[in-house]
Amino acid sequence: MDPETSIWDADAFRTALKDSKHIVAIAGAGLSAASGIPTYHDGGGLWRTLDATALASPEAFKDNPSLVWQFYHYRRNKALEAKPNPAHEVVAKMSVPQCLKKVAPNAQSFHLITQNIDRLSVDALRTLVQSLSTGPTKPTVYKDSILEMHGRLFDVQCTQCEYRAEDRSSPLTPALGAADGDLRTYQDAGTKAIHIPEEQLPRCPKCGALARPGVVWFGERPLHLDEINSIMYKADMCLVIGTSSQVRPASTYAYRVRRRGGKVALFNMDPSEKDVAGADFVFKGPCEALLPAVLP
Ligand code: BV8
Ligand code: ZN
Repeated sequence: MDPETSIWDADAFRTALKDSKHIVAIAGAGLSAASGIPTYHDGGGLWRTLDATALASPEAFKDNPSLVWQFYHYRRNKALEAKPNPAHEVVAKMSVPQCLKKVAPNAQSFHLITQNIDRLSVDALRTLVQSLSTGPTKPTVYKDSILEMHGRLFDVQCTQCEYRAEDRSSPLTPALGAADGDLRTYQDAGTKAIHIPEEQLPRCPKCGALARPGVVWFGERPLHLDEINSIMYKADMCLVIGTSSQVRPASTYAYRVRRRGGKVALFNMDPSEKDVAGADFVFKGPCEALLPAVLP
């Protein structure tokens, strides 16, 4: 596939979509970039000059829960300020059959498998359903159509018992609020790393043990893998939106669809050659502009 000739394949993509039955979208941080959420590789993916992915591990949390919680406190605040962008809104429509069938009349299922933990796709779908509801009558939504495979930033999970719940309050503890300091941008966020004693970090309301962010760290099992595997056996169209496709197993899904004869459409600001080679349709640019243009 010559990357230059396939940069703008809207008509061919729309024609292929018309024949698609089981559609899946794989999303990454680029989907939320326009909502002000830093991607992992913008500015070198650094937070306090630390590699974001190095902080997203059980080992980092065990070694320094104070630093890791300050990292997630900062990201929670970023996400609390964020609103869904037009790319989230286009993807949300695909979860609603009456909307999806306008572009994919033969569609039987849609799933968004998102690596993002910011919940913006869930918020966008909730807003869409409200806007399409007339009184008590709500539009049909494909069941379990959004799978947040790397967890949820606003979930607080116990390190000991089975407690897990969404908590959008901030700061979660006074000590985390005091750590805010002069947070300005992702790179120079509070360069003064302060130490918060463990007892002043979020605790489980049920058993009192240390709590952790309800996200999947490196080395941990992603969520919904069984559902995702069965989705992969049926999908015949895979949209890959705003992801560097470097993290497994998310990075393997488009290849699995294509290997079975399905089609892949890539929406990325700066697609890698490998991803372009693995796609049937390539849309290079900001997904918040491309998706509304290609799927009005
Ligand atoms: C697992 C939640 C096994 C937390 C995240 C060696 C040692 C240990 C592990 C491994 C190893 N080798 C491989 C592994 C597996 C590992 C892995 O893949 N590591 C990589 C780094 C090599 N994976 C795991 O550990 C996973 N678990 O494998 O468990 C297992 C399996 C089964 C059963 C039992 C056990 C778990 C990985 C989950 C980690 N948690 N997030 C948190 O966020 O804090 S990962 C996190 O980083 C994200 O969720 C995402 O997955 C990844 C970042 O990638 P992207 O989202 O793509 O973001 P990025 O910034 O990289 O790229 C943005 C893209 O958007 C770019 O392409 C850019 O061009 C584009 N873009 C930007 N703006 C726009 C845009 N595009 C369009 N429009 C725009 N406006
Ligand atoms: Zn507990």
